[in-house]
Amino acid sequence: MRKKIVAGNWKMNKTLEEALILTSEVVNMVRDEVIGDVEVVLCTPYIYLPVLQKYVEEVDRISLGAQNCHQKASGAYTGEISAAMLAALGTPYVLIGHSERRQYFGETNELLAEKVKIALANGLKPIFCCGELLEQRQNEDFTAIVKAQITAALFDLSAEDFGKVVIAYEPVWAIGTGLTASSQQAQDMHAALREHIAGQYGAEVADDTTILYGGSCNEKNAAELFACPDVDGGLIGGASLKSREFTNIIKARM
Ligand code: 3PY
Repeated sequence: MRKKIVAGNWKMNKTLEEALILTSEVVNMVRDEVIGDVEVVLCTPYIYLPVLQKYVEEVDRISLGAQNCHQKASGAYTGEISAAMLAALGTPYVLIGHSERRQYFGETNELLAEKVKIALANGLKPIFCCGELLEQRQNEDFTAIVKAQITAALFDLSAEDFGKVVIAYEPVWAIGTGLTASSQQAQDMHAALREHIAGQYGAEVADDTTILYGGSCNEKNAAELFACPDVDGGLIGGASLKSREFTNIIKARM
């Protein structure tokens, strides 16, 4: 049975004080309200991870994630954070290949393959992001483009390692734009990706792979998106910065 996950991607937002308030509000709501078997992940800026750890430990269903890690084990890479450092903090998840990393930091599928491998080697669970640009959706075989991202970054993993990866489909045209894929568009892509995974690893692995939808998912559209049979949860941007709205999205996944 694949996991249902709702992950918040805070991006470069919140001061420490605001981060503490947001986290304690989410922890309290998740503890006091019924969220079923949904796993909640807060992907916060690196510097808050050690501080927030003790807050999330209060509730079983919440854990932390980083938003990136470096592809090398250690060394002279000023300003970077390694997978081993995250693992040593006890951070279970790491986002890899968010479209903003691809767009602003030039991250390629080849580089992301290295990041996924080092994350796994350190016992982290990668949330691998993929998705097409607006021009690609309008003019190209966009499904093939997203499948190719997965092939290039993930398909030389063993089936066992692949089984530890969560996929997040985030159409780039829906990120931070207020545009959301319709539930049919999301379902079509998720089903195509699951079929693609089945072609490489078999139906059982594909069926067990958690595939999240991301891209302007909010409390108004979450229930409809999560009702799609191949949408297992969400990677939530702006709406994860508001505790009430984020918790409502978690509840929509139940
Ligand atoms: C968004 O919803 O804007 C995201 O980028 C989530 O990662």
